[in-house]
Amino acid sequence: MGRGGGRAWWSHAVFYQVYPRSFADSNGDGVGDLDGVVARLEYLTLLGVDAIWLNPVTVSPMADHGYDVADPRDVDPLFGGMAALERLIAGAHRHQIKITMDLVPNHTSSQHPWFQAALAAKPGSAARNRYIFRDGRGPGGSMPPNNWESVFGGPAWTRVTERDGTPGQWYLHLFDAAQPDLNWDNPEVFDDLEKTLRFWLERGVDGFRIDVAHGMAKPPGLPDMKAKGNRLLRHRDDDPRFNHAGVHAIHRHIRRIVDDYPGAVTIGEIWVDDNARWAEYLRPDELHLGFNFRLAKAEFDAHDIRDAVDNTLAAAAIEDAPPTWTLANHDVGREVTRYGGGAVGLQRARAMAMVMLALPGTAFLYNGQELGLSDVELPDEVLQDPTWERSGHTERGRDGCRVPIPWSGDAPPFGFSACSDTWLPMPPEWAAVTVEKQLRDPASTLSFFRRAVELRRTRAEFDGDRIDWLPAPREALIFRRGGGLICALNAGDRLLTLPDGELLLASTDLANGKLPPNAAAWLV
Ligand code: TEU
Repeated sequence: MGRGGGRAWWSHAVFYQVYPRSFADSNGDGVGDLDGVVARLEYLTLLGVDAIWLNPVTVSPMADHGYDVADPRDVDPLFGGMAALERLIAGAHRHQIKITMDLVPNHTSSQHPWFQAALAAKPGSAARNRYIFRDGRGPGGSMPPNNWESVFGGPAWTRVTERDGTPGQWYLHLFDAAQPDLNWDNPEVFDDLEKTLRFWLERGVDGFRIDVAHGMAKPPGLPDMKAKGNRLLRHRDDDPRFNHAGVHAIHRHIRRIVDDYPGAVTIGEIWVDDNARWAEYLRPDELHLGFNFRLAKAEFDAHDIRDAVDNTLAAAAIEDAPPTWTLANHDVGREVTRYGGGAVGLQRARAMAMVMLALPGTAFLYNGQELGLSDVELPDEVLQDPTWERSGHTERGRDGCRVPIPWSGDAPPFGFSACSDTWLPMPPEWAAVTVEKQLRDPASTLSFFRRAVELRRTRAEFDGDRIDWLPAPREALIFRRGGGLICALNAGDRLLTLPDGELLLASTDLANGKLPPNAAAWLV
């Protein structure tokens, strides 16, 4: 297949994830917003990305920064309201950038009118039946209905007070207590999601990232989970809270709606390890794309990385879906830190960006990745992720990778906002890595990303759906993309002799023609 010819745009795109609170603040309240994104579209054009994935901007009390949705068909005033989103859709399209939104079907906010009605209604009522209410166990129903834990820590059940003032039923929330799980056995729930899908698609949105796409359906009887060995913010494949077979009917439903809008894409957040189970979500009548998090979980180790690449490709191949690649997002943290931090962490992150962008399929960049940002160590008193409270202050949560982007100037808030009191504090050291400084410096990480994305988008050597591994020393990886690109990664501590070919790009200067440790090179 030729470049772009006949293939869906999303099958080989570079997506850029905008965490709206942290991207750019247009109104000086210290929180990023949609007009901030509009003002920076030129920047995204310079970076060369094809599409934006916007974390939730719908109406929300922000208990989980937008993943607690109180009105799925309106934009929160904090982000500029509906008019600002319309400006962003139009502006992005003028820049030939697609725009995809986050869709949160597993749960709503506890402030959603449905949940408020459920609280006011009686046990067994239609209003309660939109959520998962159960009587408690034990004397007086004083114990939760089962032993499920919230992903953020603590029990996944909260007890309500009935209208007569007595302790009442419990409701399920796999995440925060302010995020009650919807009852997907109730057809009303899908009917409402259909409205939401059509609402945004009619307004020109190019698709959705589907939150907890492996959630929604719950196993009958809500059997206990194996609580032992459970870790916060992650789960295994045998966990009854997720990946119940009933979820696939929901995805088929979603697909039927989305198919009415040619070109629109669905991208599921699928935390399922087993390749065969993961691939079920990519059947031709389900999701278009699925996040595969293996690369984000791999150590900077040649064996681990190769294993992650092979499994990601194998999983996608089961249903002939495009593979997807992620090194960082607003949940898993920044890869510079994961790879050891400091100068070495950054070198490795640049090298891995080249691996990711050399692979077939779709790549996701997380805002700030192109600047080489690392996670920020924040003081206790500014932490906002519900995980911090719910874990009894044992798990710091995800705020460290959500700090606002440094745009310009020599001191916080670095052009992010007119207000110095940004929603999370920005480290003064970021003076050295602002967009302004990096745009001017041809050796910067930003200039490196721009070049890498440009090569990926313009060179025919990046064609081809397959890769072949070439012989390499144990601590290195070398693969050839169908179109002829060769990508070499040195994850060891000795210089690597590169295969013959013309050097297109290297993540660091070569040493006498050899690739230094913690570096990657592209050759043709
Ligand atoms: O994350 C879902 C989810 O399962 C994550 O908690 C995941 O297990 C963990 O972060 C892996 O490190 C999504 C959103 O991406 C997250 O930001 C929300 O908090 C969550 O859903 C609830 O909506």
